[in-house]
Amino acid sequence: MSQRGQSTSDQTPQVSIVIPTYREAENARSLLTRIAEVMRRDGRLYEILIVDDDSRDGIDLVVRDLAAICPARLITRTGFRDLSQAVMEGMRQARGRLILVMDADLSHPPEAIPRLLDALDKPPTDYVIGSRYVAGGRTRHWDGGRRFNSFVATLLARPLTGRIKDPMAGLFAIHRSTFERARGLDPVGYKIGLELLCRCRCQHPVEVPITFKERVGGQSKLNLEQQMRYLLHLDRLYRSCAWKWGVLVRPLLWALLGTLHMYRRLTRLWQQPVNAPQS
Ligand SMILES: Nc1nc2c(ncn2[C@@H]2O[C@H](COP(=O)(O)OP(=O)(O)OP(=O)(O)O)[C@@H](O)[C@H]2O)c(=O)[nH]1
Ligand SMILES: [Mg+2]
Repeated sequence: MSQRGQSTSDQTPQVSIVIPTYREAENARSLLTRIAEVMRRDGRLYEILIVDDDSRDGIDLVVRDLAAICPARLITRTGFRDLSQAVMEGMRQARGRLILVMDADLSHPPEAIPRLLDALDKPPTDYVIGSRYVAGGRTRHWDGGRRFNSFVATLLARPLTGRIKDPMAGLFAIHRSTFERARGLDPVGYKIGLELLCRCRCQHPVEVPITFKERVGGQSKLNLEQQMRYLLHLDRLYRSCAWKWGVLVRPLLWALLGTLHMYRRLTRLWQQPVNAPQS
């Protein structure tokens, strides 16, 4: 017998929660336990799809241990490791009418899930963001550098996203039907939400405030490489979704990309050990 809210394999869930993971076993136990509690109270039938890029860190044991309280399924991808591709795989396999995507590092509060789903269920809403930047939302424990980074990343995407305050959020919800009508999805890197907003031509996005917490356990996978990929991703989106703005913004993107490229080369040179010739 299934618990309240929990779907069994023969019942079609209303909600699919997609969680990409790479070396997050440490956080997954707590996350899944909290989601199970939240969804038990919420009452909607749900499934969880954990899309792991072959971490081999015991995530399979976590999913197995929690099977009695939490309808989670592990999808293991091998080969090219990529967050966006992992999310897309989970969304493709989702059975729910509503799809919610969230990080595994406990940055996104599972307690906000019902509010996001309620918002998505109110027509004409077609995309819901767990937002750090609307009234009531906030980020905890972010240093100045992280805030600046996020500010610049959001600003660069502004012509693509209009009035949306937090288009980069990793916590979002969308109807499966909206996802399925997307044309030319080709994400790479970390900003799958931005890709969906643009390519699914979402017209009625809504932002629900959340408190975003800095990760406590595990390691960040966000690095310079990912930031460079983000610029390339933006370049691609401007070319296909807003080419007029692209005429103005793309040269700036390329200038930034060049600067980051130089910076990476210089820091590599700097870090190389100096082998002084022996006399
Ligand atoms: N499947 C998969 N998941 C990934 C990959 N990279 C990151 N993730 C997951 O995506 C989510 C977001 O990654 P984070 O490393 O937290 O990135 P971030 O939130 O931008 O940065 P921090 O919170 O500072 O670590 C987490 O659940 C990660 O485990 C990947 O290559 N493949
Ligand atoms: Mg994170």
